[in-house]
Amino acid sequence: MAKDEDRDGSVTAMRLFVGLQPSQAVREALASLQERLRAAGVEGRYLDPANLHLTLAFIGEWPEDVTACLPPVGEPFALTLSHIGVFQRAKVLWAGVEPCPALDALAARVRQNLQAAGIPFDPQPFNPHITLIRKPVLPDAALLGTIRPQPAAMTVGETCLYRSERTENGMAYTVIGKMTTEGVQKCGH
Ligand code: 2AM
Repeated sequence: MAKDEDRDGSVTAMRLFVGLQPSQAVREALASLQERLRAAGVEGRYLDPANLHLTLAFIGEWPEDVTACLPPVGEPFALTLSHIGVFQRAKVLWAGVEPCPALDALAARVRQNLQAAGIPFDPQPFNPHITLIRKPVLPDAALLGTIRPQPAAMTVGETCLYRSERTENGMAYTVIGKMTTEGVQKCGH
């Protein structure tokens, strides 16, 4: 496994999570949803559309690339955007997807694989969402029932390992590896 090495050869931890990358159509639907929320007066830290993702398991600090531990998706399945919501405690406004047993099963397989490999992850139950705005301030809570994403859909065919990094423009999430039907695909670190 590739380790993240400093110039002196010492190994540093990366902040990792496993997730799904939106298709271009879904990313555009999410960006236009963000614009509608902005126009409706919702304030907060809007995620850059390039950073939008759906988390399957959050690993946190870990010294190794764990792409090889990820399960292949198997039979590809569809995900469709359906609604928005807010997690009050985590202070995020998110887009949700239509109920999808194949997605729940994939998240469970990811977590089983991580556990079997001794890789720790946040054990909070899987609650599929795509965060759009951090620390949202809504002019009116009823807005949540009136604004909906376009029902854009995507086919899920691969699981992604993301690296999360703090930059001067906030957090940046980069895919560093994918488990595809053909096996591990390395992406730019
Ligand atoms: P969030 O969008 O709901 O905050 C990178 O931080 C990704 O991992 C985000 O999608 C974040 O979800 C998710 N995540 C899940 N558990 C996390 C945790 N304990 N700490 C940080 N991020 C977590």
